Amino acid sequence: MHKPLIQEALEALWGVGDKWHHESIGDGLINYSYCATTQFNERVFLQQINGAVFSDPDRIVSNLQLIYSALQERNAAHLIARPIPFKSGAWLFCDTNGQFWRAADYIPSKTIHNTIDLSVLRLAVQGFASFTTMLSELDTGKLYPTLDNFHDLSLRYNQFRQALHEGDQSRIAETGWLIEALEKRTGYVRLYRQLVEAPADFKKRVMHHDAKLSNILFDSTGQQVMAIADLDTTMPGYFFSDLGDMVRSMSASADENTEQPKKVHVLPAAYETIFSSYRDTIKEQLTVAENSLLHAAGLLMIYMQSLRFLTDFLQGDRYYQTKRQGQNKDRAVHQYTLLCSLEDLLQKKYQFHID
Ligand code: GN1
Ligand code: MG
Repeated sequence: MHKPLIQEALEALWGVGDKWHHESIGDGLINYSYCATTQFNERVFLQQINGAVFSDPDRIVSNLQLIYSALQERNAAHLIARPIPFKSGAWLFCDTNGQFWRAADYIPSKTIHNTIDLSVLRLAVQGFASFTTMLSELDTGKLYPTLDNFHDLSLRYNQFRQALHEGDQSRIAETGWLIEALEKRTGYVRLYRQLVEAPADFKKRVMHHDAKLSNILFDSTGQQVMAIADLDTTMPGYFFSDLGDMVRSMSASADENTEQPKKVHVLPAAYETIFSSYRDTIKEQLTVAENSLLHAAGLLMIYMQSLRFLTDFLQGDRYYQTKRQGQNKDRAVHQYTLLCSLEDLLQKKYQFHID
C-alpha cells in the first residue's frame, strides 16, 4: 500500500495554504485513520480507505449517508460521526496515488481496548445492539455490500482450502496441527450453509460487522457511549455477526496480538454479560430460530476469524497488517484456542453444542 498522501486529502478538505496538523489514530488493520486539527482548533476525522480491500469505496459513503439519515429520523444521529464532504462537494476524494479518502466529524472520546469491567462491556454491547435496533426500519435492500460475502463462512472455508493448495509449503507444514483441528470443525460451515438457505428463519439486518470494544467511542469517564466508529463494513448481515465479534473480542483473556496465544481463554462472566445484554436488547427483533441459536454466534465468528488469519499466513501475509514475523499464525492460534475454550464453556454451563 502507498504511504498515505494525507497532505493532499487535507488540501482537498480545507484548501491550499491553510495551517493544520494531524495525528494517526485507531488500531485498524486495514485502513489509515487520522485526526486533523486546524489553526482554529477545529478537528476532523480523515480516513484513507484501503483500495486493495474495498474496491468500491462509493458503496461505503453511500451506506453512510443512508444510515446517517435513518438515524436522524430516529433522533439518534449522534450514534455515528456525521459525514463531511470535501471542498468539491464530493463525499470521497481520490489522491494522486489513486487512493480514496472520506471525512467525518471528529468525536473527542476515549477508546477502550480491553476491560474486565462488566458495566463497560454491557454499555458497549447495548451500543451495538441498539444500532441494529434503531436501523430496523431501514430497507436493507438499499444498502450495498461494501465487501462481498464478508462474513460468509462457506467462502472463508473455501479460501482456506485454496490456501492449502497454493500456499507456502513450509508454512503449511508448520501449522499442520492447526489445519487439522480446523478441518475437524466443519460442522460450523454446515450450520452456516443451513441458515443461509432458510431466509424466513434467518433474516438480513443492518450489522456493523466489526463489533469490537475499540470501535465504541466512550466519554472521558468511560461510563457512557458517545458513538459507534469504523462503519466501513456496516451492511446487511446475519444475526451472528455482531454478537459473535463481541464475544470474540470482548470475552477473551488476552487480545489477538498477544505473543502467548495458547494461553487465551474465555472469561465466563464477560461471556454471560455480553450474551445476556445483547439478547435482552435485541430479542424482540429476532426470530425463534435466531434466538435459539444465539450461542452459536461466538463459535461461528471465532472459527471464521481463525480460518481468515491462518489463510493469510499461508498466503504470505497479504491481507492483515503485521508488525512481527508469524503474527498472523499467532493470531490464528489465538482464535483457535479461544474457540476451544468457548466450546467448553458452552457445553458445560449452557448445554449448547454444534455437531
Ligand atoms: C479487520 O482493520 P480492522 O481491525 O478494523 C477486519 C475484521 C477483523 C479484524 C481482526 C475489513 O478489522 O473483519 O475481524 O481485522 N476487517 C476487514 O482484527 O477485513
Ligand atoms: Mg474494522
